[in-house]
Amino acid sequence: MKYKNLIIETNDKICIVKINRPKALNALNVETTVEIYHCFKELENDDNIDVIIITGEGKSFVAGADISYMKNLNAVEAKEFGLSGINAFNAIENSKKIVIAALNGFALGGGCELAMACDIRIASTKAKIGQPEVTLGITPGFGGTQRFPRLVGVAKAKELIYTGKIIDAQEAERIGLVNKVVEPEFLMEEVLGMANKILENAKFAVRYSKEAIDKGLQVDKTTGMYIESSLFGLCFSTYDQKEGMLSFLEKRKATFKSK
Ligand code: CO8
Repeated sequence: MKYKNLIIETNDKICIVKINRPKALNALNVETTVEIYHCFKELENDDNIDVIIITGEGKSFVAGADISYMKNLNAVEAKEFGLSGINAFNAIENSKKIVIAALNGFALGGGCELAMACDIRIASTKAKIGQPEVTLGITPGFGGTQRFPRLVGVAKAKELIYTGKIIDAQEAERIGLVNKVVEPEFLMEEVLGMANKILENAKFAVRYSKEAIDKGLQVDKTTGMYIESSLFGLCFSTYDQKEGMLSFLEKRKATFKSK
């Protein structure tokens, strides 16, 4: 499928999805949220891709939902727009592929929410992150009130959402919002390095780990443990479990076959 506001690059198991509206600092209008949804649905069925990287074209990751597009929406349209973003970001969060956000610049409002839907966030020292919605007279609307407290804790999420304060990459790392901060020129190298490190491992073990973490976070701990043990058990139906354990005992590097 061809996309107007996304640039897609694929390279041996890795797909880079670039939000491409640099004149508006990659702000998300409904066209873009719908494209993100379709893109992730398409990638979900692409067996050649195991890791997806999301980043932004130019100096911004995503500077939020598009304020010019939003300002005159009526309540029904605003709800629909909100849902289009929620659907897109749920498609990312629920993807069986591992998704890494490369925060190359502003990740504000909907941009921060997009980053939080990803599995891992790596930021350049130029990234500026926050949920400034209350300064515009609205609440976060693409999942921020739900993902932010789950990621950094209720107290910090409330502070940052109530004040609308924008933080730098170092502070984001300190509160656990981003995994790592690197100089801008090393951002993609770092992200690709992490992607390749993940790809070295047994594909289904990584996938089931994601499933166990994410599904487990939505239920009580006992049910989460059941989910984990079921997925742990499922690993034993794979070639890679046998190869992984045999290679350890034979003191050699495993050759995984992603099956
Ligand atoms: N929407 C639309 N256009 C934008 C946005 C945006 N979010 N951000 C930047 N732009 C545009 C600017 O209007 C400007 O356009 P133009 O050149 O035509 O004037 C261009 O991008 C460049 O921006 P600036 O000149 O402002 O660049 P600066 O480097 O001076 O400033 C900032 C960069 C600090 C990022 C500044 O642009 C800014 O504050 N942007 C808005 C950030 C923001 O408030 N984001 C949150 C938006 S609300 C949101 O995300 C809600 C999500 C849930 C929606 C649910 C729907 C129901």
